[in-house]
Amino acid sequence: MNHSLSNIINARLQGRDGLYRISIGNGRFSDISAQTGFDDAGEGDLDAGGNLVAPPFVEPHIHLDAAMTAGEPRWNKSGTLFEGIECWAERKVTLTREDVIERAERTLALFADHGIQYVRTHVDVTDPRLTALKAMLEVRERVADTVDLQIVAFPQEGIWSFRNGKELMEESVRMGVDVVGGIPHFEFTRDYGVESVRWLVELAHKNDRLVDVHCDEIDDPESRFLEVLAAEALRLDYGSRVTASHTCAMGSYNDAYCSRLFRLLRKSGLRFLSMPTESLHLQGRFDGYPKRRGLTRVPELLDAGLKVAFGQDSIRDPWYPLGNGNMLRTLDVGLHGCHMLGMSWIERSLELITDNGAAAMDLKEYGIAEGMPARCVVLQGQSPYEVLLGQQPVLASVRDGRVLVSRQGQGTATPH
Ligand code: 17E
Ligand code: FE2
Repeated sequence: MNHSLSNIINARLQGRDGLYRISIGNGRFSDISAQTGFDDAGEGDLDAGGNLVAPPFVEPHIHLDAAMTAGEPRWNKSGTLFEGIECWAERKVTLTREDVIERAERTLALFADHGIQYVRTHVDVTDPRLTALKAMLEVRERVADTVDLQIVAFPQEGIWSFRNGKELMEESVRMGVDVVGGIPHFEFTRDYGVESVRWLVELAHKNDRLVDVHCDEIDDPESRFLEVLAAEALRLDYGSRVTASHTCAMGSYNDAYCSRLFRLLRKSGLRFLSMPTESLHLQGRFDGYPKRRGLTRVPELLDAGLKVAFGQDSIRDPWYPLGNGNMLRTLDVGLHGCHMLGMSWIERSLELITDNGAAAMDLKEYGIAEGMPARCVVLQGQSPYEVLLGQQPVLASVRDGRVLVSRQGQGTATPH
């Protein structure tokens, strides 16, 4: 579907009472006005039917190069991050351009159907041929009408610990990645990890790129690369462009250390991404009972005023066999895993898959406000609580005034 809209009517907006008419002109929101009651739809109107209208969902952390390869050439039997990396290394040598493009686009189509219009993908650049990166740079252009795709140069097997790791990262920057990645907890030594973080932040800074590091994705309480990342971000005044992904080890840090760490985190203004389905599955694997959840301190970070978002991380890949593109599923699991089912968290929960993801991606124009690009989703429910209860697919996804997706509802929303 591709029709251009003039208005979205009978829209409910977060944090505001009543119904709204959202007008669109030249692909942007031109006016948002309160209605006195339900309006009838005219030519060019999309009727939200009293449902919540939100900015598009953001998927800030996914590995599209590995998506849809679960079981190839073998299944991850232990369920650890480390066996996943081994399985992937075996699959990686068979990658072709067509293979990567086909799986990435199939996954993005699934995402689009669920109202995701912004995606940040990691792409493994520990490959002397850089096959996946070359393909993903093509995908970024091919899908631009339906999704903003950011590409991270992700050194899956390390920068210091992989042959020509630095050169491959530098080449990826020259080829046009948006974001510089890292994996300090997987480097051979602690020193390698520290040096790699300092080096990669510098690389990003001097080339005007963002940073998103797989940081402390391990239950080891002594994995403390987050402090190095935060200190570098602070030193360069770069915090709003630097993301710490996973930080699972923070779930194992002692509180005395965390209290010192949080002072630095607040000063640095770093962004945080937690991948709850993935970390619940991959972490805690070396524990007996009690068994750790492997999640970072999401409510504590939010309480400290930091931006935290959830991501899916995997869709049917060597690390995680499930996933369906529905961010409401990820949100549901994350709220459970982080003890965030109190109503005050539920009421603000959509920020974890919208605004905070947009902050991590450093999006300049995002949100439902006059003058912004006319991009939004119509959800099934009148409140975040109802949306979360149903976890139904979006009723519509609108991009620059064009309807990308629309479907009939499940009858959860009752106009009144
Ligand atoms: N690679 C990694 O290091 N960690 C992950 N969670 C995935 C890939 C999915
Ligand atoms: Fe990841």
